[in-house]
Amino acid sequence: MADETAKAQAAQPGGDTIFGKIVRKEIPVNLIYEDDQCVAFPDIAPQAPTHILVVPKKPIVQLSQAEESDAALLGHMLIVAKKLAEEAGLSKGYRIIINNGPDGGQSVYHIHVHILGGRTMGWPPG
Ligand code: TR5
Repeated sequence: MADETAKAQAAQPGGDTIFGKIVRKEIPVNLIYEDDQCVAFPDIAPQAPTHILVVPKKPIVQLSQAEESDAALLGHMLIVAKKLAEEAGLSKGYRIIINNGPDGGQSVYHIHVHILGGRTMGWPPG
């Protein structure tokens, strides 16, 4: 089993996460974007030449726990993602991913959007 898949199988929802600490600036990262609703920073273990995470300040655990009232925030995260993809020069395309739950490959239980680009993506994903 790939390392990331094993991590996702072992990860459990609940409590504070590393992304909560990043959002609160308790752990320094190279913030490449911040507004009142979300932050973005490079993934520590990039799976493509460009791999950025967009993380909301609100600690929604995972997409399956999002509520109707989160619709504007989730839409905002996608608009931020497409702007960051443009700024990263991903004119040939990119992939947006939200992993949800153990089988979805989620290892950090604070919802986040992955932006992956800079190479041709395979389909289906592993
Ligand atoms: O597997 P999911 O979809 O939950 O994605 C979690 C992502 O967080 C993975 O791609 C990890 O590589 C990434 N990650 C984990 C940590 C981390 C990070 N990205 C940036 N900075 C990080 N720090 C400081 N610490 C982590 N544990």
